Amino acid sequence: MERSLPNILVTGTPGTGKTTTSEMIAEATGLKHVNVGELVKTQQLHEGYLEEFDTHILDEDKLLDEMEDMMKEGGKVVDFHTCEIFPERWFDLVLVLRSDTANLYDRMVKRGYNKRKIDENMECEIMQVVLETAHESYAPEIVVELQSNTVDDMESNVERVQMWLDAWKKNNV
Ligand code: DAT
Repeated sequence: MERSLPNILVTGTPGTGKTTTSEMIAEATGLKHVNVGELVKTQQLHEGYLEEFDTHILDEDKLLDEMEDMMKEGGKVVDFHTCEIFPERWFDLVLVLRSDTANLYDRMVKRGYNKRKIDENMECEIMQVVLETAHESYAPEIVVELQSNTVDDMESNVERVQMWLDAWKKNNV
């Protein structure tokens, strides 16, 4: 492995706390947060906007090209709701955040999501779509499911990542 720091993927249904958790991880560890949703918008890595689904149509090839060099470098915390589009080799740890449906529902209402988007995301979380996709896309030993219902959950998740990172550094000197 050529990178001197690991890359972590933080994935999960929208609203499970990926961005907040990734920011906290970056703050605690010095790894760099890569918010893929923002990158897609600011770098125009999409083929337009789908009003009906309130989402951008991702240009996967452009996105992967844009990310390749930064992932090679290592030390990134990548935050995205979809996990199967990335090359498996990019990641040393894949965190799948999970939230109880009541929490998730409240967060999405607060965000002003339309009913269709709320229904879709609720179903996604109930059916464990992201967790199953992560298991299909990455080696079982690197996929970790984490509860993200409370601030305490987030803090203990960040602590876990810190411990994991320390161990990774020891094993990769
Ligand atoms: P995501 O990036 O997965 O869409 P987010 O980090 O933007 O999620 O969080 C959405 C909102 O929910 C935000 O206001 C913070 C809150 N939130 C997320 N996870 C939480 C948790 N474990 N405890 C308390 N609030 C949480």
